[in-house]
Amino acid sequence: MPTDPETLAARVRAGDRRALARAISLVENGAEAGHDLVSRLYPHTGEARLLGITGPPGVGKSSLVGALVTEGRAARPDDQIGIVTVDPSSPFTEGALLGDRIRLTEHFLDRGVFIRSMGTRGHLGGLAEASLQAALLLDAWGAAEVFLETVGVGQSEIEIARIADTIVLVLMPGSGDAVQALKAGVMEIPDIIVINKADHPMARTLHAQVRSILTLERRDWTPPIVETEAVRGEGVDTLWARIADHREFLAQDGRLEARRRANLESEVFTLASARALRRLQARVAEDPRLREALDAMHRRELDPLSCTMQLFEEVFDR
Ligand SMILES: Nc1nc2c(ncn2[C@@H]2O[C@H](COP(=O)(O)OP(=O)(O)OP(=O)(O)O)[C@@H](O)[C@H]2O)c(=O)[nH]1
Ligand SMILES: [Mg+2]
Repeated sequence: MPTDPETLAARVRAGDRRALARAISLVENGAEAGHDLVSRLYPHTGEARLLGITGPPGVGKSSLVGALVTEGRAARPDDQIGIVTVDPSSPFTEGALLGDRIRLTEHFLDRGVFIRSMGTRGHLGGLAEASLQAALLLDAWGAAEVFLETVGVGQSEIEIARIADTIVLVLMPGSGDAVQALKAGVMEIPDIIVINKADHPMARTLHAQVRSILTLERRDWTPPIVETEAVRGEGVDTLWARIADHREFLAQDGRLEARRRANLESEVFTLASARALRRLQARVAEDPRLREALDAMHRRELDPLSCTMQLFEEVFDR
């Protein structure tokens, strides 16, 4: 497989799966060649519909993605689907892959579906950066749909899903933390809420809880709550219909355009902040003068804000 960006970019655009796999590996490892590739392909992106699927561990996100893929492929056989599953808690890509293999097995042989799992290994630029790049590559490859699965209910996981046009939060009975986060306003209200494992006796209670939180929200889009049983494919057609509704909503009054602009700009600020933090940490680790500023703070000779400004000036203003 050639690695020169020009040939690789052409092959990705032509729909070559091996080239795509190679390209994603490059961005995953933070290689300059990966960046080069994405910058060549970026003008050819923007066609894919991006769907973020997020939620606490084990609620059934991957099972749901699998069921949605089945549904999507049946409804529009010509539409290719790209899937990126991101697990910030998994140090090994292989480990992340193993779990998803089990959930998404039936789609591994489908040439119209491309699945990639990412753990925290590698990713010099961070997981958010790698997943954005991977989503862009899938888009350039010709995926009509890109599904981005992220685990967790923290801000950083939502950050990863933020580039999506539509965000689906998956919960199951027992997702107390996520419900609390929604209630406390810590977690942004997603576009659609799924209560998976609806076969569980406590599903109705959860549904009522979530509904009561949503009634406090006033937006021009009221997030629908959908009950599903991902393993049996139950409710998945309804979920597809609600996703389609949201897309229709976005298609009006320039909302999609506005959302994508806001998403991308916020993504750029997030990525820039992450880079700034890494630069600061690296400089402090290698420059004894910067280390000394921190030590002076600990000796109470330099107040924290002065210390901050000193570090900032040394690292960014020179
Ligand atoms: N009873 C029941 N079990 C389900 C349902 N959906 C998924 N599961 C099971 O829940 C477990 C976790 O499913 P996954 O799809 O891997 O969940 P996930 O949210 O992707 O998990 P992580 O990616 O590890 O956070 C598996 O054992 C599934 O078989 C459902 O609707 N009902
Ligand atoms: Mg999963």
